[in-house]
Amino acid sequence: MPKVIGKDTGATSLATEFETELGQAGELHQLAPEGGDVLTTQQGVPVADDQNTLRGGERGPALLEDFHFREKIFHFDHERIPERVVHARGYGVHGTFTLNESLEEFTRAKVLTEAGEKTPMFVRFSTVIGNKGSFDLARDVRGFAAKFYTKEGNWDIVANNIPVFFIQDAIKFPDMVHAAKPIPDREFPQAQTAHDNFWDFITLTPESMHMIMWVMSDRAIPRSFRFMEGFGVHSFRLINEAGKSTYVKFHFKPRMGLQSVLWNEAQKINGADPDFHRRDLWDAIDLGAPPSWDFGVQLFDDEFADQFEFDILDATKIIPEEQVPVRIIGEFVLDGLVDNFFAETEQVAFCTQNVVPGVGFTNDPLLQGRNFSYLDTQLKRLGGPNFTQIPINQPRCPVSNFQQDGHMAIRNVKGRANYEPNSWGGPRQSPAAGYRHFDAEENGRKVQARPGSFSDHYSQARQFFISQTPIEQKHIGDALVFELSKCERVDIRQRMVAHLRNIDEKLATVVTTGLGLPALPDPAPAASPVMTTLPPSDALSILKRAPGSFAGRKLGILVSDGAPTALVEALTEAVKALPAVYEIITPKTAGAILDDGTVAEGKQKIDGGPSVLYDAVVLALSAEGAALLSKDKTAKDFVSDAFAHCKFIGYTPEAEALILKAGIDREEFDEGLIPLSGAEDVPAFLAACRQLRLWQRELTTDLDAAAFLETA
Ligand code: HDE
Repeated sequence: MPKVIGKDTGATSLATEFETELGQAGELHQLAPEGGDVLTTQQGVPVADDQNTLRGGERGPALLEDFHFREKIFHFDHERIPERVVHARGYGVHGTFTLNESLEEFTRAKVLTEAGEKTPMFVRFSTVIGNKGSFDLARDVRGFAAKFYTKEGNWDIVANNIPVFFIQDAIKFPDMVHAAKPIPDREFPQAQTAHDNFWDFITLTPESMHMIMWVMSDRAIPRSFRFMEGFGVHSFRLINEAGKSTYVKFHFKPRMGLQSVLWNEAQKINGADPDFHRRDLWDAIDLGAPPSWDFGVQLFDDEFADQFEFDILDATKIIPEEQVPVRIIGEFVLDGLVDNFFAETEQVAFCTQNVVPGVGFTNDPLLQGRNFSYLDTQLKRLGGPNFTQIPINQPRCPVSNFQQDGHMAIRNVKGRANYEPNSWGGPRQSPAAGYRHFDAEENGRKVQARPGSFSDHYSQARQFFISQTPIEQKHIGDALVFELSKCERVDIRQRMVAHLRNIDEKLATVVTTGLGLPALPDPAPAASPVMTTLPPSDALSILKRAPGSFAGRKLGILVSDGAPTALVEALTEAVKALPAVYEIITPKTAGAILDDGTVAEGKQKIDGGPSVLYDAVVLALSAEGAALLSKDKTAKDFVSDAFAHCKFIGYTPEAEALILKAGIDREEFDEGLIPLSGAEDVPAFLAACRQLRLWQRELTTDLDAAAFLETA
């Protein structure tokens, strides 16, 4: 029996331990009733024949009397519910929030004051624009909706991975979403903003400019849900026992750091694995390496709000972390897969108005509109007012009230009292324990107007841009050129450049050149003068805060027959120790036979395992293997894509032949191409991989880089 490498792809020892935990968590979410061995109808009647309908004679007509057949088809016909208008494509997982530091001074919410307390949660990640079956690597905002099942009721932070939004007033949401979705007369493009309607709306809506900078940045093409930040976006309130309010912005910070992919890579991932993000999350949890986030708050008061350059009610603005640091008060781990996707991920109903005593709203006009929209949308999607009784939406604390009946009423009033006050008993309001709205003083004329304090649309867009590293700035330029190049109307392209002139002249010039526009258009008129004094904020850049670690990442090892066992073994062991994961890719499905007869089991055949699926790659090839693969276009793409996407590439000396055949000249060999003569070279290779990408390579491999550098 030959030795086999490749069965344990990393972190499996943790898996056993984790499965036990999952088993316990799973019981909590047990949704299907215990079934017996005999197939039954929904009424529980045993079924004798599930293969043939009841017919009048073997070759005769079907009979209506066949109630099992009719029930089965009827149920099937009604399996679909409306997908979400936005955020249709999503992926949900269970987890636990642990509070480490009490915020008692600021709030009476138990979930934020009882240090050490663990609160179960459910998080649903999503893209916004695409339909339920769209691909994961769309350029898009990611939803990061979190439901906390607290002792005082469900608390939802319906967050995104970008801290600002396109619009300032909820009344514009339908327009914004219509413009972004597929064009109504042709129903394409799917899950993409690269079309005239979107950019028409955007360029006519200057308040969207800050958000556009984020969406054109690498934040909108994350490598994994695990490597994303989450933001509650709006200013909320924390309200303490004495009724005092403190403003708060919520932050989720990934423990494994931020990471994104390149746009060219994203497009290829969508073809190779449209489920890339959900598979990544599933695999991480399944392998026992669940992702975790720090939970942080930015706290500030009226005094800060009054002197801050922008209006804290304006959801198109951030409060830079340098001005109000994020205070980390807890953490959450997402370690539980759902038992059933539909029952949990599809039926979960997030509502911004789900808050607990001690958490309150501000007058942010976007938040106020959302507080209406989410409840309303659940009625349509889930079909009635009792969606709170679906297990995934049920609070994990007592629920007592006199609400009754409606479609699918499961929890009903017991006894005769279904009103209050009554003389029979039952739950009563509690001024002490109950939710108290913040005692804000409001007065004013009824108006339909945007406050002047909302009128600066460019200063923070500019601040975001100048906070990026040159390579990140280049990506923003590339993205704008790509998206606008798909617009057919030149006036729309020009209008966008006119806005860019208020943000950054270099960016405006690069985009003008990239689009081949004859000249720079005049800057768009700005409602407020652009503040050029806002300093760069490092917190806004992904690369300035690179994690410096390969932990949690994935190495792709292309292995041919005759490759050195010692090297492959050293690699797989070192990767597992990080801990990270690897996949072996082989020319044939069965795997490869290494130099001492060991079998390297392939997870992927080369055609199904392109390098875009990995964070770094190794070419572990024998001379024969390299010669064979040099004839294969897919193998050459594997190498040339890894190179173009700035990945670290380890290679046996024999594999150099394939690298050259892939079109990489010797003069182009850089420090990211690392020869691996034997096991002893593995530590240095994996140490280099901690950088994740060799970004300076992009400046030599991308035509657009020249234009960018010239302008820079
Ligand atoms: Fe949403 N949004 N939204 N949104 N949103 C929905 O609710 C809406 C906004 C966000 O995984 C819908 O259950 C309005 C900002 C997430 O189930 C709907 C406005 C932010 C999710 C809705 C906004 C978000 C939604 C569709 C403008 C970031 C997915 C289905 C005022 C803070 C939740 C549903 C999930 C979903 C309305 C703007 C995040 C239609 C009217 C800003 C993460 O109710």
